[in-house]
Amino acid sequence: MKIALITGISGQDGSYLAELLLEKNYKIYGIVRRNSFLFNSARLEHIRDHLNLLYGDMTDCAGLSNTIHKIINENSNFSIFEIYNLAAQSHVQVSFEIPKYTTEVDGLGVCNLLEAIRVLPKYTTDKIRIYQAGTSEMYGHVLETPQTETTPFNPCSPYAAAKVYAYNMMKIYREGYGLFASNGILFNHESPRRGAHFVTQKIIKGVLDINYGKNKDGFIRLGNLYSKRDWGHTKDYVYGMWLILQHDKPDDFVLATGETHTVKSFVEKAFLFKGLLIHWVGEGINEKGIDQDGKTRIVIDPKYYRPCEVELLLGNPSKATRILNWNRKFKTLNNLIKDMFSGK
Ligand code: NAP
Ligand code: F7E
Repeated sequence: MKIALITGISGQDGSYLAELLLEKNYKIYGIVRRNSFLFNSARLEHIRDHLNLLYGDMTDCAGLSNTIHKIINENSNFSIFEIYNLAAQSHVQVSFEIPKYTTEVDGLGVCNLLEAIRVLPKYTTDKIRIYQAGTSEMYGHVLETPQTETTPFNPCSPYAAAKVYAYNMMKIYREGYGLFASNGILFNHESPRRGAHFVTQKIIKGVLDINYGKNKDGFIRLGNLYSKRDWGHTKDYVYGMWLILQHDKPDDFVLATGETHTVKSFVEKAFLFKGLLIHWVGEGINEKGIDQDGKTRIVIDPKYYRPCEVELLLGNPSKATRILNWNRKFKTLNNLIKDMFSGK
């Protein structure tokens, strides 16, 4: 019997991963925080009855340890126990406002998890595999393009610094204690379930609101239009996470599309889906996106600028393609945008 624990199960990735593992007949446990689950359970409503949800928090090492013991005791005949650590304060800009908390959850939280596993008997740890949700943000001010598994990290946010610590801890516990501990280095992935404060979802929802006359200003406020991101679809990326843990040995893998686009280009493509052709006037904070009828649709709000910005992300996923046979179903940015508009 295969069992899985997903931390961050109520998030974008957690919900898609849970669906995938249910299709594969896993028994699934998930960690949720009591208060936020009251308000953040929509992504799981359709599968809620098939999940074993337990209260927990990445900052609570005793709680994590108890959770893992409980799962092992409930499933004494398990063959493989896969742990997907997806829980995080995942918003880069927010991490500048709450740096210590972000570090406690995204960085030390991984130490808590690894320690809870390391102290188990060897015959148990031999059946445990751990996936850590690493990120292309770790490349920060990039030192090489495209970025691969060997590109040095150069983080430029508290979020990224915490994730680099977590990445290194996974390697240390793999090498030092022989744990099956693998890092994904995932580039941006989006979906209809993307959180509302990430730029793609903000643009998609903004375009829909304008289209349905629900936005009284008629425009969307954005920050840096010139950063470039390698955006894929979350369904493809959770499949990649699963493949990473099916590999015969623990290792680190980049999952990316190998294409990069500016925020500005995402804006243009999204508006075009609803028949609005955006052109640009002005510069800097006075730059505006205007549609064919002369209506302002995008204005710059410096509140969304970050103290440090990751300017260019472009991943090379050839290791995952070659070794894991990872392939994407969503091949283009337009496919992704279309699916995000579908809202399903
Ligand atoms: P998300 O939608 O923001 O979900 C984050 C999850 O973490 C939520 O379920 C949240 O639960 C949970 N969480 C936050 N703080 C926690 C804490 N202290 N203890 C326990 N759970 C906590 O993020 P996502 O897009 O699904 O990303 C999943 C993971 O992949 C994250 O680790 C993220 O950093 C990483 N990642 C994401 C991307 C991407 O493009 N999406 C790329 C690379 C890496 P609540 O509902 O309780 O808040
Ligand atoms: O920003 C720019 C912003 O917040 C993308 C997380 O999942 O992916 C995500 O991090 C870009 C940045 O994602 C707005 O400055 C402009 O250059 O959607 P985002 P992110 O920071 O790339 C990585 C891989 C993760 O690991 C993270 O967990 O868009 N931008 N205007 C804006 N961004 C936001 N949020 N809001 C704006 O109004």
